[in-house]
Amino acid sequence: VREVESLDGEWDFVVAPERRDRGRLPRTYSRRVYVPSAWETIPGLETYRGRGWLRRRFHAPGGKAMRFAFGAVSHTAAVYVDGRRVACHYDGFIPWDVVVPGLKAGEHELVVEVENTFGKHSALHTAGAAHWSSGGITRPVELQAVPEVFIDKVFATPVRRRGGWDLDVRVRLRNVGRKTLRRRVAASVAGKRIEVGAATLGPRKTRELRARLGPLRVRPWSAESPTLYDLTIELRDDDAAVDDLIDRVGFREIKVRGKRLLLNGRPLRLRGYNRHEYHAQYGSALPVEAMAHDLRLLRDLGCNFVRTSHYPNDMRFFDLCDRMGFYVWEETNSTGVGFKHPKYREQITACAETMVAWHFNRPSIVIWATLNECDSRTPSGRREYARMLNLLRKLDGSRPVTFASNAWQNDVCLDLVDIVSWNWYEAWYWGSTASVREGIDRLLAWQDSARSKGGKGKPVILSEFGAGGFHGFRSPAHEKWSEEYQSDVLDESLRVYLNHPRICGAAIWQFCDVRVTETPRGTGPPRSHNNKGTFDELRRPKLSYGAVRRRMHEAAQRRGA
Ligand code: ADA
Repeated sequence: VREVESLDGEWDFVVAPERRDRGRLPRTYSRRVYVPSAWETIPGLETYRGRGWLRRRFHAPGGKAMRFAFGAVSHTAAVYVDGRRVACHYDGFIPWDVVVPGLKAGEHELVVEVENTFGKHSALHTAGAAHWSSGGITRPVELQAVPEVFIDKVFATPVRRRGGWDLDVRVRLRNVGRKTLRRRVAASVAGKRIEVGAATLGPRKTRELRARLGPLRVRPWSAESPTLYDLTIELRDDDAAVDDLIDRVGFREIKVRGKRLLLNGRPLRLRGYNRHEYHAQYGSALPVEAMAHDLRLLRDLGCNFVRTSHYPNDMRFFDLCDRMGFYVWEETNSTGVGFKHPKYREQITACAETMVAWHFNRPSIVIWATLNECDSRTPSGRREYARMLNLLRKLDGSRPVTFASNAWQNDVCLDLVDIVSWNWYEAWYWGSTASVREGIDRLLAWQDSARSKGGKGKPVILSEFGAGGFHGFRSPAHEKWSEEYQSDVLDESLRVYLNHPRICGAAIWQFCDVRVTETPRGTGPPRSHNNKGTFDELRRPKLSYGAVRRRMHEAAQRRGA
């Protein structure tokens, strides 16, 4: 029912140093760029940190509100329609929308002002985050014509019962008009249709309606058998359908039982990678074909698991994971962030709320996480971990929550999580391939003792381990940074971790080499890249591909998956 148009394609573009006018918005633009894209991929702007403006025209049908849905703008944005500021937004890794009512039928101008600088306005995108923070409209943009009351979101939770499935649905309606209106909602999935209920909404009000659909005759979703169903939500004014929302859902249940993770009641073992949304050719704005290619590589490697380090990913990536069958750990945009930054609390809270709200229905996502390698060592850090983990639980009680820790025996937050996750670089920052087994056994023995204060008996994921290796640096002596040494480390790590009775998930750091943030006087890693990828930034495989592939497939066969 809803009219939807893609605003992807060519937009006018200018960056601050190229502007010759002084007004709030540019009068002239210097070039055309493709949206979505990251401006670092434009010759001359490879290292540009500053402001840019993107402009295009759009058509409004009149009589409807216009909803602009941005997949992501990196990382600070202001939106102008016909020269009037209608929204501003922070965080380059989350989707967001702005609804503009009352536009007359005809052509209008849309300008998006974008900024990717660091400082007091930016708590999550920081120089310390290591990965490069792009500039630009980096994910797709959609224009939707919506009625005054429209379906803002639907939250669907599969419920596993003895011998069957139900689906809990929560429908959020939003009134952007000036009148009080009454609307009815119906939902259907897998051949079953129900009336969800009716709601009266005053101007600028939001309301939620809930219902349970079931019993449903459906096949469960798993990575091995990723069956999806269309859930259709329909909004009615008397007998006329005035809006609708169709989403794919999958029926699966993820639970923690003692030391294990259970998917649909059966033990789950996760084998895969940390993956940055990054490619040398596209920066952080990967086209869907490149995402599908990454997943095909992961499939060939025998993986069933991706951690979206260190931020929420593009919605199309989750769609692909849903359909191809991958388990996903998704986390908020927060690696090594400082809790004292003036904007920290507001920005991380918005990130968590948005991530869960927009990605709630993706069956592939089985874990929510937050605060990679932050302060989980001190009482004040612990308060923040507690707040964020409880927030995730409140937003969605159906998925386990965790964070990736590098505090190990000094961690004071293990009682707060459902899964204990370790970033553990034995054989790289310390130790050798000979100490991989002994090193992890020591850490896990501590975790299972009373001394870990709450980590005892909880499922364990090795959320990061790995080694640097330069593509093309081959060394018969297996020196550090050679493809040979990287391959040795991954081979031994996977041999130990994938067979370890106490470990239910392992994610290699990392899928591909990624560009890191510029550092003063070149103090960063060689090539300004994190070089621990099994692929380089162009997806050229390194020697470790063979070892990883063999270990992952062996493990998959042992588990019959
Ligand atoms: C950390 C961090 C990663 C990466 C890694 C490394 O654990 O979470 O983002 O920087 O270290 O390569 O050392």
